[in-house]
Formats: sequence, structure tokens, C-alpha cells
Amino acid sequence: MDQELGRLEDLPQDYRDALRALNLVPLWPNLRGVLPPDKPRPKTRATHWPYQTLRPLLLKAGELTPIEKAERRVLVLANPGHGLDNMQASAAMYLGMQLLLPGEWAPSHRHTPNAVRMVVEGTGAWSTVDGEKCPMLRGDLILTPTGLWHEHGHDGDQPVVWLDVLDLPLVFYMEASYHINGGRQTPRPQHGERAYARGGLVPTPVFQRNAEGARRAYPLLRYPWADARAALESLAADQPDLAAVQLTYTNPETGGDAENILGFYALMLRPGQTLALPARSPAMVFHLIEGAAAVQVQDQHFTLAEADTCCAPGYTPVALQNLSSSGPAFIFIADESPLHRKLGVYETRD
Ligand code: GTQ
Repeated sequence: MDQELGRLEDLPQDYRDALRALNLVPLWPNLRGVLPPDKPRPKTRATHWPYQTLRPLLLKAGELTPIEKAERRVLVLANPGHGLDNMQASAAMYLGMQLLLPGEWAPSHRHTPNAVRMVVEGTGAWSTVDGEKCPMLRGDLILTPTGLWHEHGHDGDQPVVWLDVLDLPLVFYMEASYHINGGRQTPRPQHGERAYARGGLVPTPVFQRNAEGARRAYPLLRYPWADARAALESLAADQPDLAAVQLTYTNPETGGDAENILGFYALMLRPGQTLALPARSPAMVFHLIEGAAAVQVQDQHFTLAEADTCCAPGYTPVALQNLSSSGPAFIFIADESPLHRKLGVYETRD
């Protein structure tokens, strides 16, 4: 048991005033707050954002706010535990649902936070990232890593919606968040998804890596859902006893995580499968791509329909269940593992 420590009120007021006047603070009244016993006390609360309730409000934003007045027309999925105005899903993760209407253009900019898009509905939209024009189809994952130019356009005739996942809360906390606006990009002919179309086979230039003579830090920017889905089905068929049919979105040149701070995964739950995830230090986000699933976190129980999103704090076990006994369920997961590993604070608890 921890010793009970002295309180601020135990100190004479004139002493407290003298400390404050010199920008000094006694540690012991706050020591247990910043170093709680056994495990952290996350502000992140298990939270569910059902798509069917959010969608009409997002479409309404399309009527209320022209794209020129929004630049990015996004409803932020904010965790009440962090205070809605802080626009955080967890300590390091930001989530937003972005709407682009036919003919609209979200102008080119670049910024220090890393982003990814998980496409939720609609066809005909594209993101140009670092000069590579990436079509946006349901379930595709498109990276916009730190510092790369990106803009979004829409040549189709129905609304397009995608989920943005950024490490904005962390980069903002670090006082390292800013953006730069730019002009329309000229798309280049190369596409990472063509050059790196088969796992395990990477382009091997004899003379130089590309026109600029340098290797791109992020050679693969679009991960088509058709490929990720096929890879999950193939893995499930190859290893019928595998408990977790999960893939990590990686950088094909390094084999490491696709981005530096957040991790991205595709998970397939077999028909009727229940998967108990151990308590791990990073917070997690679950977005249902296909099927129906139940998520249990602490005392919360969410039923995810297609395009629903939820989050879970770190240090908490999570149970996932495929609610269909006949078909698979496919879940996109984002988490804070790369960050925790790099900082040396990653852990799993039984
Ligand atoms: O599409 O570039 O949800 O810059 C937040 C900030 C999306 C974007 C967000 C952004 C973007």
C-alpha cells in the first residue's frame, strides 16, 4: 500500500503564496496524480460513434458550410473523456468523418501530423498525395504521412465520406503542429500500389531509385481494400487454426509500420468468432468495414454496424465478436503501438 502523502492544504498559505510567486510547486500533493499506483488512469473513455446517426449530420454540414468555408468538411469524433473541444479520440489519436461533395476540391496543404484516410462510402473521389493520385474506394487506406502535400477532389455524382485518423493530439501537445497551404499538385505517373503490388517483392533499381535519385520514405500510399481483404481471406484459409487473422499495414521498403506514430491493421473475424484481446498500453480504434460485430470494453458493450467506429482506452482488455455465424467480419484498427514501442512504454498485461 502506498503511504498517504501530504496535501496542499497542510501547508501554510503564506508558504504556498511564496512558492507560487517564484513559479514553484510542491510535488508531493500531486505525486500520486502524475504517478498513479499500478496503472494509468486514462481519460480516454470507451466511445461508440454509429455511422447511421452521424451520417445525416455530416450531409447537413454539406448544405450548411460550403467547402471554401471549411477547407476540410469534417465532423470530429471526440472522446467525452478528453473534453469534446479538445477533439481527441485518445491521448494520441484524432478521428474525423470527412464529406466531399461532387465537384468539390479540398485544396492542397501539408502539415506535421501524420494522417490516414479509411474510405467509408461513395465513388469518384481521389486524394493526390505527394503527386500520386489515389482513387478512393470503400475500405481503401490512403496515407498522408507527415510533410507530404495532399489534396482531395471528387469527379463522381454522389457524396463521398471517409474516416480521417491523425496523430494530431500528440503533435499538437508537442507544440509541433502546423500546416502550409500550396497550389494544385501535378500528378506524377508512378503509383506505389503498382510498383509494390505483390508482398515480398520490392522494386530493385540498378541505377537509381526514382527520378529524383532518392528513395521515397513512404513508397506505398494507397492500400486497396480489395487487396487487403484478399490477403486476409488467404491467410485465414492457409491457417485455419490461427486465432487472430490480422494484417499490419507496413512500409514495404522497411517492413516497419506504415507511419511513425500510429499503427494500422486489418482484422478478419471468422463466422461466429470471439477474439479476446489482452490489455495493452496503447489505446485502440475499431472501424467496421464489413459485417456486424460486438465490442466489449470495460462495462461498455457496443454493437458495430457497417461503417461504425469506436475506441477503447489502453491498459484495458477488449473482446470482439463476429455477430454473423455465416460470413466474416472485417475490422480496420488504428492504435498507438508504434509510439509506445518507440518510447519504450509499450506493455501487455494478462
Ligand atoms: O484531409 O487534410 O480530419 O488536414 C483534419 C485535418 C483532415 C485533411 C482532417 C486535415 C485533414
